[in-house]
Amino acid sequence: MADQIVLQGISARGHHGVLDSERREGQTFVVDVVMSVDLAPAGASDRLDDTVNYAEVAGDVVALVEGEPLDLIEALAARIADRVLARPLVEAVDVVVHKPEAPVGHPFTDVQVRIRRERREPAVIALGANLGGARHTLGHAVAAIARLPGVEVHRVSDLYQTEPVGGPAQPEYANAVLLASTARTPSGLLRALHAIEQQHGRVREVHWGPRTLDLDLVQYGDPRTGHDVQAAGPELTLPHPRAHERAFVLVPWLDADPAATLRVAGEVRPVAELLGGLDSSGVRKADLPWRPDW
Ligand code: PH2
Ligand code: MG
Ligand code: MG
Repeated sequence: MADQIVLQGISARGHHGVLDSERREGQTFVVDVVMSVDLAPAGASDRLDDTVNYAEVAGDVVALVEGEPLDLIEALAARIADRVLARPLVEAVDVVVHKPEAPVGHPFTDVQVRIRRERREPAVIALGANLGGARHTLGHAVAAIARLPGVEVHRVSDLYQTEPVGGPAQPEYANAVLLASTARTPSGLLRALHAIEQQHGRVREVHWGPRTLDLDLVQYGDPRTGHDVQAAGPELTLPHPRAHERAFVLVPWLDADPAATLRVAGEVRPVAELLGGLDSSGVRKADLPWRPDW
C-alpha cells in the first residue's frame, strides 16, 4: 500500500545516551516518522476518525523522547515504532532518530538510526459457500487471499460439508478455515475479503441465506498473549460474535490448529473445549478432493 503520512523533524530534549554528561545535561533529539496508512477511507469521508491523527503521534514521540532515559537511540527508535504501530490503522512505520549534538568527538552534522517495523498479526478466516461449485469457489478464494499484498497464508483446514445453520431452507455448505498472518489492519483485511466475495459474484441478499462465498474474519491477533483485537463497530466485530457457537467454524479451525484459542465474553477458551459443548453432528469431512494452492 502506497499511502503514507509523513511527520518530519519532531524535536524535543531528552537525556538518552551512554555518557554521564548526556544523562545529566540532556540534548536535542529529532525524529521523523513515516506511517503506512490506507488513506482512502478518510479521503472519502473527510473524518479524522478514519485516519491517524498526526498530532497525537507527535505527542507520543515527544513523550518518549522526554521520558525514561535510554542508552541507545536504537532503543528509542524501537519504542517509538512500537508505540506508533499500536495505533490500529498503521500497517508499517519507518522511524528515524537524529542526534545532531551527539558527543562524537569530531565535527559532524548529524547521526541517525533508521528502522522499519511492520505489523504482522495472526488472523483466522472462515470460508463458506453453498451455491454453484462451492468447493471450487473456496479453492479460488484461498488462492485470492494468498495473493493479497501483506497477507501470508500458513495453513488451510480440510474441507467440510456442513448442514446449514439458521436462515431459510438452503443447500448444504462447504466450509473451511484458513490461518494467515498479515500486515493489514483488521478493517483493511476485512475490506479485502469483501472484495474477494464480490469477485465471486456475491450479492448480499437474505440474512444468513445462501451465498456463493462468505469470508468471515474470526479472530485477529493472538488471545494467548492478550494481543487479540476486540472490536464492536458497525462494520467489524472481533472476535466474530458467533464463531464460538458454530461447529462449522470450530471443527475446521481445530483441524488447522489443534491448540487454537478464542476469546468468548472476555475469557480466552481453547477451541477444543468450546467444541465439546456443541452438537457437531452436522459437520463432516468432505469426501471430495481439496487441494487449494497458495
Ligand atoms: N454461514 C451462515 C449461516 N449458516 N451454515 C453453515 N453450515 N455454514 C456456514 O458457513 C453458514 C451457515 C452465515 O454466514
Ligand atoms: Mg458468515
Ligand atoms: Mg460474512
